Amino acid sequence: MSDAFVTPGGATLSAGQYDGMVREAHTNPEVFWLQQARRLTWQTPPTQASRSDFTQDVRIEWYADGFLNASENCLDRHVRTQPEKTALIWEGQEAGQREVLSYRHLYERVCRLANVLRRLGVKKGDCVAIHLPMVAEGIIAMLACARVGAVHVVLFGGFSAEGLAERLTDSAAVVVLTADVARRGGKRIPSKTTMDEAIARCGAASAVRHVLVVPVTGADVPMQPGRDLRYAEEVAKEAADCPAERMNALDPLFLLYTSGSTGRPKGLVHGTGGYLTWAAFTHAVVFDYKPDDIFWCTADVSWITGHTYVVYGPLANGATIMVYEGLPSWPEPGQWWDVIDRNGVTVFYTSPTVVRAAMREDEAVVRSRSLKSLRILGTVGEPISPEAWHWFHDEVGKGHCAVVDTWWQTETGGVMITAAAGCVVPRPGAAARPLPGVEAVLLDTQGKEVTGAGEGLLCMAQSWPGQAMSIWGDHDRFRQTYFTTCPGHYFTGDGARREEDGYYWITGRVDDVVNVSGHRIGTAEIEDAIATDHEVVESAAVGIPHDLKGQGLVVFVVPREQGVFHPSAVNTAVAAGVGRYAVPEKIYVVRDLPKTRSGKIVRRLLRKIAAHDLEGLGDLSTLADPDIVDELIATVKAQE
Ligand code: 6R9
Repeated sequence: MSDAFVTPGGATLSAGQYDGMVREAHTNPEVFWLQQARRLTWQTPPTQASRSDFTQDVRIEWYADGFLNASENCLDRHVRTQPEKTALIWEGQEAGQREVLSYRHLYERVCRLANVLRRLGVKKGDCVAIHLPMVAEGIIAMLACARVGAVHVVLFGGFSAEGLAERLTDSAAVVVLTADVARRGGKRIPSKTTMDEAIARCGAASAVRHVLVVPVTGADVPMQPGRDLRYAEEVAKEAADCPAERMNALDPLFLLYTSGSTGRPKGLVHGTGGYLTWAAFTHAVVFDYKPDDIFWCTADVSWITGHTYVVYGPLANGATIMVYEGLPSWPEPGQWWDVIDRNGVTVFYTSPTVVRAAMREDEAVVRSRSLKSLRILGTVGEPISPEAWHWFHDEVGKGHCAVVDTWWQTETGGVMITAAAGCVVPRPGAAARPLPGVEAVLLDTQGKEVTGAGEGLLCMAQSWPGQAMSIWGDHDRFRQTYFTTCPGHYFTGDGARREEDGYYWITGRVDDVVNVSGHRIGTAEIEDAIATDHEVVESAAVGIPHDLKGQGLVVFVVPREQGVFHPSAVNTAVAAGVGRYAVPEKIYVVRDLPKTRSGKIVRRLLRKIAAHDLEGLGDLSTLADPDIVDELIATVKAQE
């Protein structure tokens, strides 16, 4: 793999230097992490790195006596040294829509919005919800929140009104930024009216005082007098300077909702100092950052990947970021390759789903593009098969780019396990090695550490600066979710295999989370949504292997009355309760679910039956009703 290891022009860090960092971070973490914190500009530099503790109540605290502002780190310090450097290149999905913002321009736009937020009464510590597609204003809004000390909560455009309402209520957001209408290829998404419905659903629980409407398509949308304001009019009233709030390193920078084993989504809290240090450190080290890079992370900003590698990592490092609103294949295949060629993108960070979809297109699509500006390719969100890895390397990288698979999570803030470009030799299909300071361990189900080669639950023995600090408003749930399965360790929810020489292979979630095209979906959320249909007695959602999406979602439903029930009701309930993106692949209407005598659904059986994997179903005699298994197999077969 040496050709996928050495990047054109050579890497900034040598493999030897990188190994030195791994050793230093392991033996002398306090010194190492105080040194790494100097990547940032602090109002008051910290004198202590970590005082985190995974036992008892669990405490995640990095740089506790330091003060800084994240937007100053992403803007002001670059405006001082390189005001005319391009910070952001934006392209819209309609031909010719393009905007180039220098660091000075971006600074001014952020300051104007920050002044609007202050005028609307947003105070340090208040939550502000951002519900925008991939337009520059989404990034501007995040940085404007950071500037005034507000905690941003970016909400996915695919959530239903109910999904939005749940998160607005939980976060108690006081201001919301939404689009008039968002575009997704030929589809139009009614962002403003969905948000109106969400706020109405919150009822008395809503803390929303104002809605700022960003014109994306310019469509006419209903405006509620007093509450709703036009973004363009409001920012035009404000000055292009705005003093940044002084923030403690432990003050929350943002909440981001993600799915877990229980129905209620968790608002993970990321602090300012540790998170930003991790974002800057990992962006520089994993992607071998060079100042003339054009860095394109294709993730939506509503995903943690968008937070860390569209916004905070690259901008903290003074990089030029590419932001593209459109889909890879609309109106025709090859759009993203054209974005790379038009803009000279050097680092392209995307998902295995995108790679798999591109592999299925006519090879002339990728071969007719130059793509010669690229030097590093990355993937995230799900495992990449060796086949897809090689295709990415050979066809997109034309055989001369480093390829980095990156394993990490919303909870980890940034990349944790990877073959850092130019420093670690990749192995196609493997997540590779933990970054400096990442003390990964494998534990068996008894909590005993697996040493050497082996397989187990992937855990972290020590905190790292990017670690989430808590779950918003529920620290005990944070402790229970992540620190009780393997006491004294952070439990990731993933299983992994380790080779003799320390390379990790991720084997997938060991909990009830399904990963559909990199979307993390909790099966309990789906089941809760289906339960709102009174015709349904019970349901179970499980993940099955899917060629294109990695995993697909299928649902087994037990209706109150067989024969009368219409499966489309399930889709309606899921679309309304969660969002259209979570609508299942297949619905099996069944008489009952396989349960133990104590009434626990045996999901392992459902997963195997749904995947047509009927080998080794195991001992069925422990089931309350063993006959149900043959019925389920017949139902699945009938719908093949
Ligand atoms: C960044 C992000 C986290 C879960 C994680 C794991 C899966 C992510 C992966 C990967 C295999 C990779 N995952 N990256 N699995 N190889 N390179 O994806 O965050 O949305 O919180 O999802 O995604 O199962 O636990 P998030």
